[in-house]
Amino acid sequence: MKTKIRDLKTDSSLMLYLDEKRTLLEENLLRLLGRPEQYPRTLYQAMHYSLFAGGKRIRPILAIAAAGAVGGETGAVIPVAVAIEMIHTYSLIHDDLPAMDDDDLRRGKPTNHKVFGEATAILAGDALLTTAFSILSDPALYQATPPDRVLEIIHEIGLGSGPYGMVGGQQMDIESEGKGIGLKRLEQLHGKKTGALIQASVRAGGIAGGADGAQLLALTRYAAKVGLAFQIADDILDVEGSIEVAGKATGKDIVRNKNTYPALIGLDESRALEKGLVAEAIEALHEFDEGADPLRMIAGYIVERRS
Ligand code: GRG
Repeated sequence: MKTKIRDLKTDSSLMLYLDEKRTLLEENLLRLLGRPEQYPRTLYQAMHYSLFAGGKRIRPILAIAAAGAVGGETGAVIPVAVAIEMIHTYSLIHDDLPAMDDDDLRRGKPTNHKVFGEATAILAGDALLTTAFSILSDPALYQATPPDRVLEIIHEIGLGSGPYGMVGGQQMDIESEGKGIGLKRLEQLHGKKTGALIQASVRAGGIAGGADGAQLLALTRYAAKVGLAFQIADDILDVEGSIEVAGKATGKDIVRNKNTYPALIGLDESRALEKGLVAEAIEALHEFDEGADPLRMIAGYIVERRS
């Protein structure tokens, strides 16, 4: 396949950006996880295992990029980025449990309950979720963020990850398995299960960065498009991806008769839809200067990723 010079330049600056932010996030994840001697060692190990199992770190990087887009300092968004990755990690640990998706493999490694047992996996997820909120509400982690902004951030992330958002979407997903649902319902389900935490990441990052009302509105529009594109890309990967590249079992959606975009509208239309969403996401940022370039590039990366 031919690669244009312009793409090469964009790709390499995006890869540099992603690498730099991943390193920053991982240093802070490790620091804010605490030390193994501070609480039961097995619990620490189970939390550490899934936090450092090779995730792409898309959500925290989106939060950092959103703060950057509004001219905020990266330091101000660190608690947000760390908390969001902890919440995302808890959701994956619980999603893989026998009572939910019953998966043996995640990111190319045995799932948390396969290594630590079900009880510890449940507790590791619980501990990651609760630690996220103690980090978000720790005054020592904020240098200059006004307290009302911190409260807004906590509220945003609570809404995005709880029954109004991700947990609600997971419940809808479980209830719709094996039943045919229409495109509208699928969009609602994905909007909650996957989109809500992505939207909360972008919005909370923007709030931490000092976004004004108009900027927050534009970031919300961007996040809604990117969130849906992310889920469609995930559905396509389940059809097209290999276990080696995806690091998890693929083809499971079809076996489980899950409601997905390729199942409902076919692969070609799914691809066209995700491309359109990326264009709309980028358009939503038209008022922003080059500080929003990472957000623009991440929109494209989300649908081109291979895992
Ligand atoms: C159990 C409360 C609860 C919620 C689970 C996130 C989720 C809700 C389920 C995961 C199942 C799934 C495949 C969702 C679709 C999109 C998604 C969240 C993919 C995984 O996210 P990535 O690709 O993962 O960002 P990495 O491994 O890169 O961190």
